[in-house]
Amino acid sequence: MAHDLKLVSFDICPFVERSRIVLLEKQVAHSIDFIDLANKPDWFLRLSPMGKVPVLVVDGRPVFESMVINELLEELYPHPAMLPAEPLARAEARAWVVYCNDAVMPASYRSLLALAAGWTGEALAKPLEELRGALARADAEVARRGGPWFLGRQLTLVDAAWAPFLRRWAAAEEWGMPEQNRLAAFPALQNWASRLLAHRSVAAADPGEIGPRMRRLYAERAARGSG
Ligand SMILES: N[C@@H](CCC(=O)N[C@@H](CS)C(=O)NCC(=O)O)C(=O)O
Repeated sequence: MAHDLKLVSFDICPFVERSRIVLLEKQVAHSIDFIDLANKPDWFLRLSPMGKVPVLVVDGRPVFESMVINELLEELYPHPAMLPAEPLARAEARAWVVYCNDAVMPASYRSLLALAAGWTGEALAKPLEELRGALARADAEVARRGGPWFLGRQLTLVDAAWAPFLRRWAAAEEWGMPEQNRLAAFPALQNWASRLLAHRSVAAADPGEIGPRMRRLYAERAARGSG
């Protein structure tokens, strides 16, 4: 059955990008409604209980949270499959998405904020070190599984969840990032990232000019003290 899908987006949001990747990978027709997060419209606040994007409006019904949206897309559009068939492997997939959400994205956010704002000392070193530890653990996992994608031979929701982080991290390498935090310091992650960022759906979901746009946004946030 055909559904009417509208993705409510902020154009450089990494969480929106996860859902864009899945929609593009599955070649599902959809429209996109961009909003300004600094000035959220009332209609958006009525749809999004936490005031966050993405929201996917499916036949008029709003669904929020990127990974909930992506699992819904997997159920509505099972081809190509983006979760393994076996229950234990599906659980592993979900767990590595949570790892990205809880161990990688918050440390990455704080690191990017510090780098964009030119902070030094503990304010920079602490999030970078936290992220380094999280990436080292993921690097060992990707190496152990042998690629080409995170879980192995199948491109999954895990790849869709990590790709926006990898894109942003690669783009920020020019911002005075120490060598030991660059993707080159994590060979399995680097290999996976270059393959993933070149993959059709992931490349098509690129918001463009992500480095400078992200740097402006983060520097503004740091200046407002809203980190
Ligand atoms: N856990 C959420 C996180 C979404 C999120 O944090 N979105 C940010 C933009 S990238 C947002 O809407 N923030 C609200 C705000 O800035 O007020 C998800 O995975 O969808």
